[in-house]
Amino acid sequence: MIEVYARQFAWSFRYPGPDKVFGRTKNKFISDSGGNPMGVDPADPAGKDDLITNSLRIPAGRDVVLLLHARDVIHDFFVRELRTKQDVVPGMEIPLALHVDVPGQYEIACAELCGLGHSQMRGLLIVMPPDEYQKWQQTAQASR
Ligand SMILES: [Cu+2]
Repeated sequence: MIEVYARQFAWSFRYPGPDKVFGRTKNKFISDSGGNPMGVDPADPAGKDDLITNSLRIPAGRDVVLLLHARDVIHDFFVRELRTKQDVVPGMEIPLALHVDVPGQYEIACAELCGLGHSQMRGLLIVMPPDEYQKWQQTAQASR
């Protein structure tokens, strides 16, 4: 499971780390400049190993579940090549199953008019061969 956080006008992603548990979040801890766009509570041990990224990496050929969150208004997670489009709604956690066989880079676009910067609200989905994905996770985890 990977969390996806949409906000005006950017995407962020969170991996639970080796403990496989997401740390709890609170609005008061949200800090975009401080690298905590989802407000992970520093007091929760489960959040200590959470990995927060600006692009979404997943392994190719595997079932992946994304948990979609919106921080402010309705956004929409859209990857054209995957024919995947799902609204992202404040106050809801919406699961989205993904399975991508072809490694490569795909644009994540926001497909719900969400404000002045809507057209700039783009993210990157990087689908990696599973062994490369594993290596990336270990490296990213070690340097967080
Ligand atoms: Cu948007």
